[in-house]
Amino acid sequence: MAIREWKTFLIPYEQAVEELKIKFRSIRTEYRRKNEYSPIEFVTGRVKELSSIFEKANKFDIPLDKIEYEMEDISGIRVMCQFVDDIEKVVGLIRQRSDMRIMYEKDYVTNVKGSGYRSYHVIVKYPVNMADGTKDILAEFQIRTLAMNFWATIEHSLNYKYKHDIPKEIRNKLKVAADAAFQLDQRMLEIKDEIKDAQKIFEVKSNIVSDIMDNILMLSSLGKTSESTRYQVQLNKLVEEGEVSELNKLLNATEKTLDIYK
Ligand code: 0O2
Ligand code: 0O2
Repeated sequence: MAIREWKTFLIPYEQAVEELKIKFRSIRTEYRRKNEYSPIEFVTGRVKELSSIFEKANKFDIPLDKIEYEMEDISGIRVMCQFVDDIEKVVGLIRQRSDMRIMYEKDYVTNVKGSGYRSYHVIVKYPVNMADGTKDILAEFQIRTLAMNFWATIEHSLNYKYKHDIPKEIRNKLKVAADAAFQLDQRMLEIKDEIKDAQKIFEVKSNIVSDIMDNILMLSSLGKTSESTRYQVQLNKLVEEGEVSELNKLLNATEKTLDIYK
């Protein structure tokens, strides 16, 4: 196949990555809108470079005409989580979807790879609607914590630098770092409830503050300058240290004033 044809071959894979990024980022948005904790922290995605596709095909003796059936990570989606136990929730989200079918799963969270690599992989079949019909492609989800991602990103770039032949001494250090990342995930899990509570309070407060700001702006645009200035001063006082109840009181006050003038 000429390079141009290979680029055409990649079109559905590119489309799949774009669609899947949007779909999984939307899940995060949905949780946040509902003021609920999201097991998804952020999502990235990429289409494998042609050079990497050829390199991998060569390494695993995959004939070029079998790549689409045998290479599962041409479309790759990475879902990052804050805590280890979010990973299974994300896997659960994938399992219940009707727009893709799971082919198989690889649990490198429990079965840590020799390198120290940890992540949960889910390989799915995903239909892409193209100009001339539907094409089923394979896509790989890698679900991992922020600590796992930190480690894998560094290790990946070292692999790149040393062309997959990392000196033993550095490999050993990477193993130690992998253990540290594992420990970090364990410790964070132990204080998860505290962290989640703090994040939740932050979310709730910032929503109230934004509602108060809207009301102050509305008063100001109605020409009620003295009221809007007064509320702005009160808000400034509360923004840093105010309790949820105090912010709610202020919100109610701005609403009452607005009701008078609307
Ligand atoms: P926001 O508002 O920054 O969260 P594209 O969809 O094409 O725009 P692309 O090219 O896939 O995005 O970008 P990339 O580099 O893969 O990053 C995808 C998203 O992940 C971006 O957010 C980054 O901000 C976010 N991201 C990358 N690394 C981290 C990280 O370490 N921590 C956090 N919290 N987010 C990270 P968005 O979706 O562009 O929007
Ligand atoms: P990319 O695009 O460079 O990330 P393998 O036997 O590991 O070569 P296999 O059997 O196809 O690959 O599947 P596996 O083991 O599930 O690995 C698939 C992908 O997982 C890899 O893609 C990596 O992204 C990631 N991965 C697996 N092991 C490691 C590891 O030790 N370190 C890091 N950083 N990532 C790993 P590719 O092919 O490397 O492509």
